[in-house]
Formats: sequence, structure tokens, C-alpha cells
Amino acid sequence: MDRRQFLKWSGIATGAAAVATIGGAADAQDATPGARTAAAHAGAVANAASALPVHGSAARGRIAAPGGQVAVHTPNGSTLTLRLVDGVKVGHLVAGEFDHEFTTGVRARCWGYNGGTPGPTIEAVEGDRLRIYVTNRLPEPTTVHWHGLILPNGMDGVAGLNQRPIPPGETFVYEFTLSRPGTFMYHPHYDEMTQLALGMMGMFIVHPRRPVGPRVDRDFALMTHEWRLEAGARRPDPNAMSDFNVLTFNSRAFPSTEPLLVGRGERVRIRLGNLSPMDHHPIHLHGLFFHETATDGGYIPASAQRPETTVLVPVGSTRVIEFVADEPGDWAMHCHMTHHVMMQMGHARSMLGADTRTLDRRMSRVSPEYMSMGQRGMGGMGEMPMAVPPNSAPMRGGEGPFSYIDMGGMFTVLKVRDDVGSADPRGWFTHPAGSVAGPADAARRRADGIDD
Ligand SMILES: [Cu+2]
Repeated sequence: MDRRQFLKWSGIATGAAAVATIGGAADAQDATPGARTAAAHAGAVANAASALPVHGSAARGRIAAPGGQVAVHTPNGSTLTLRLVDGVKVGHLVAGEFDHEFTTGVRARCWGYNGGTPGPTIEAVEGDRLRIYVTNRLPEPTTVHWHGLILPNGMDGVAGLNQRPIPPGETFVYEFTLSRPGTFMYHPHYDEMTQLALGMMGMFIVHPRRPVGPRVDRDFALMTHEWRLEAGARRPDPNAMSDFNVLTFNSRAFPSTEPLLVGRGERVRIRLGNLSPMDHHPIHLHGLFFHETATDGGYIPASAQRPETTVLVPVGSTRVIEFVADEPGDWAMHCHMTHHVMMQMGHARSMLGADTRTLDRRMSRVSPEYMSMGQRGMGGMGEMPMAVPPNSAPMRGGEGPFSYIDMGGMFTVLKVRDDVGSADPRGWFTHPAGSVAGPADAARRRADGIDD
């Protein structure tokens, strides 16, 4: 959004009539095609978070690998179905286009696998033989590269170098043995700039045959991503090199990110992947410290694991963190780049320190309800009942238990509960009496020698 557009949208309640005047509005009419989803594709997996059960105690304890290793849960996502055929685990990925919702009111035509972005998490065990069919329903060729896996050269998926690209309408087959465990990813290696920008990516988890490190009670997979989605546009902009304005965990922006619900005292693993076009993401977790236990290169020896509260996830990498959730509460988990916890309208509107009275007066002649914003900072702007362009959201977050949460985008909540078995994942933490920061009365300030 350039400055001219920004000024137009600085007007509150300018209404739908103004929509037609902004760039990209021609595409707005079909921004929510709805019916044309990839669900019609063979093997499609519904990936809409609203239709998925929120992770709770029921998901805990499903054993996915020897030694009691629990299954990986992909918040807002799914796991690829693998069928055993003569000792080989067989799966099917369908590359295609579909309508994707980042958060309420923010939709776009995206590309991905089996009707979703990220594609379903592939989960298997070290030593497994895997056969993955890939059907291409995109308008251009594609391939799948199995990022981090060691496999025969002809299975590596780099178009031109390792194989012929998969033409539209055709199905190729990949087959390899999972020679080592770890947290990997998959993505195309054909027209990477376009296909990754539109959402083609997925996590690939290989459990070790013999467990490594202490057993965890919960195992999550989160893929970070960044998108340039012009307000009113129908598709993410594949040409963007900077100014990404929709930041996501598993292709969802807060408040549509599914919270991570865990029990107090449980050991938790979070596997983070990053196939963003350009940016690394420093993911910060409140309320605890963790150890980085693995990368897509392998396990980090215990003696080399540092305690941290923020883990940098570089582009083209995975990072695995583990911790024991000792302190109950609702803990923020987010990218620490301040522009990565904003939505589209947040990046270009601040008029901090400006005297806008003249501007407001002049603007009011053409738009009676015009009001400049951000002169005293941008806090609270997300909750204002402003008109926003189609396919965009207020600049920040969502409703919290005390007030509006002023962060959105790449933001989610780790919910640590004593009663995890019966806890409502959508519910908020009940704070013990006297444990919430609040106003300090005069007597108390005086007693402690606080002048104000
Ligand atoms: Cu970030």
C-alpha cells in the first residue's frame, strides 16, 4: 500500500464505496471464491482450522513410533495419511490451488498440497520405506524436494538437475528409505519464488527408531511463513522481496492460530520450520526457557545445547526446542520482529508526533468522518471499528481476557494448565488472586517511596 492509498484508508468508515478506488480492487470481487476449493481433488484433505478439533488431551498420548514417542501435532494443519502396501508406506500429495483463510476476513488464492498450506505433515519412522505419489494440478510444472533428507540423487527433486519437472496434470512417484531421523521439510524446486510465496511447503518428521533424549509428552510442528498480500488482492504477490505484511504460523495469523495446550510439568517439543521467501524469524517464548535440541542437520549433543528464550529460525532451516512447562498460564509465543506481529494495515499508518489538525480539516471536506491515526502511537488501533479494505484485517491482534491483545500475525499462545485433560483450549487462564499487575494506590506508592 503506497502513501496515497494509505491516506485513503486513514479515513474511518469511508465505506465500501472507497474500495473501488484502490489498486487491486478489480480482483476483490472474486477474493472469496469459496466453492472452487481443492477439495474436489482426489486425495484432498480439508485443512480449514475452523473445521478441525482444537488440540486437547484427546490428541495426547497417540503413539507414533517405538519407545512411546508421541505423534506430532500440526496446529491448524493435518498429517498425511500413509497406507502400508507390501511393507512400503504409501502417500499421495496433490499440488494445487485453493482458497485459503489466513484469519477472519483475510483470504487469498494460495498454492499448496492436498488443499492446504502448509501441506500435510509427513510423519514416519527411521528405516521406513516411503513411496509418495505427487499429482500436479497447478497451471505450471512442479517438483518436490525433500529438504534435509539423505536419499538417492534422483529422488532429490531439483528440476533439471535430478529429474524432469512434473507437467500439469501428471503424477510422478518418489520412493526412498528414511535413513536418519530428524525434523525436515518438503517444497518445490521449480519456480521456487512463485511456488513458495504462494504457500507450497510442509513439514517432514522422521522419528528415531530408538528415542533420543528424554521422552516428550507433546510434540508440535509449526511452519513460519511470510506473505505479501495487498489489501483487496486476490493472490499473495510472488514478486515481493520485502514489506511482507501477513506473517503466519502454519499459514494462519493470530487470532486464528490454534493455541498450544499443554499440561503443567509436561515435557514439550516444538519443531519450527522456515520456508519464508526472505526473512529469518526469532521466535520468542514467554514463561520458560528451552534448549535447542536439533536442526535439520541432526541432533545437537546435550553438552552443546544452550538455554534460550528465543530461537532464530533461518530461512531454509528447522529448529527443534524442548522444555518442561512448569509455570501455568497463558504465555505468548511470537516472532520478535515487531513488524512480524502486525497485519496489513499496521505497517504504514503511524503518524507519530504529527499535528494532523490541518490535514483532518481538509480531508473532512471530502470525507466527513476522516480521522488521522497514530499520532500518539499505534496502541489500541486494532480494536477500532474502522472500515478496512476487502481481504485485510485490523492492524493487529484479537480479544484477550483483560483487553485487546495488541499483537497479531506470527503470534500464538502456549496454554499451560493444571487440568489439561478438561481445559477448554479456547479458554483463558484463571489467575490466582493478587497475581495480576494492576493500579498502585497512593498509600502503597508512598509506603515504598515512589514519587509521581
Ligand atoms: Cu518474523
